[in-house]
Amino acid sequence: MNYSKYFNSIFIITIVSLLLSCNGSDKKEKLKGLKEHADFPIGTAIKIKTLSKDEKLQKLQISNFNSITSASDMKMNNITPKEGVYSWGIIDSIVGYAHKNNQRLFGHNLIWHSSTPNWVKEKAAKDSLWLGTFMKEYITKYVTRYKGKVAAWDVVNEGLESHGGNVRKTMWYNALGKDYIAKAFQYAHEADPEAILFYNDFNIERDTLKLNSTLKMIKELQAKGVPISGLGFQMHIRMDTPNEVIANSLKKAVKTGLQIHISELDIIFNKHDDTRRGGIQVYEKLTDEMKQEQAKKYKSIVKMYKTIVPKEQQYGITFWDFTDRDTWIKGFFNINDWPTIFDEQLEPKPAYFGFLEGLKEKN
Ligand code: 9MR
Repeated sequence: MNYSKYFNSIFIITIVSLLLSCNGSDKKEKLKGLKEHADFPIGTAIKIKTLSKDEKLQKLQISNFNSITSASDMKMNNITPKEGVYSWGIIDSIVGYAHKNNQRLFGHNLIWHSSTPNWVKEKAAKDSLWLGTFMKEYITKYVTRYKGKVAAWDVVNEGLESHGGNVRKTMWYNALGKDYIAKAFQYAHEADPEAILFYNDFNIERDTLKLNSTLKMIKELQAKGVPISGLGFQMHIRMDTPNEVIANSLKKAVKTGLQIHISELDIIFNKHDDTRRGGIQVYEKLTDEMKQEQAKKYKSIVKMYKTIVPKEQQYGITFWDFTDRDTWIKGFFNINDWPTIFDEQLEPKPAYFGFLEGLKEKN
């Protein structure tokens, strides 16, 4: 036997397998999703139908996120589309999906003017007392059914006007008075004392009047002993929403002592007036420069969250849809935009890596 030839080939095999294994762990490192780099939950809202028919989307969802919010299936108009009808099927499947993939299930939402079914509105118009009874029944039945399975709820969503500090004059408010908010929290807490209960709204990161009014309302609720435990900043922002303004709003919010959830994050380039079809197309194309700017903005949001919100108040950051293919923005505002961290082909954008850098960087 030619020993030197033998040892040479052993040597070559060892080097090659070492190289291969390094390459393997590199790949593994690259495949590590966002959640692996965060010490708070990273979530996404998604339509369950979209998720269930798209394997690639599922893989991305599972590898990047450890919290899930249903973008529309858990709202009142889908749960009880007709009087006396409760349809739990889809929710049961979301519960199964979250459990199987080790994800926190975030309940969105219990009371929202925009998802109140017509039959409820019609009945309430004739009998406001009935609405009070229905609200209690609905929240109790729903939260009890998913006790221990849904970790947290947006109990009241968007209870204030889009801009400024006024309460939104919804049918809930008109029929039950401002107290409907306190009652909703009370009923949810009675049904599941362990669930974290949020008030959730938009524009509060940039509209000082609205934020102040929200904080005042929270103070009043807390003073009355209402079981509110979290504040959700939807955080549907624009590239020109100033970072300093967002930072200041977060600083004020943490003083409530509540859990702080960035609950619906996305960042658009174009403009809108907050109304359906109210988009204004300023940018027709997404350039490389715009992609880089968006990456920086995503990074700043994570860094602000990590540095301003104390660890024990970090409930997590949730994206509202995570691909530019599926984003709600285009349909709702009737514009083209690129608000999320994955592109139309489901490839990660610079925004994804900006967010990731923000997670990885030491404060
Ligand atoms: O993105 C959601 C869209 O798929 C639904 O059709 C719509 C109505 O239920 O709600 C959208 O989500 C909204 C969320 O519930 C509250 N904040 C604003 C979100 C975007 O409109």
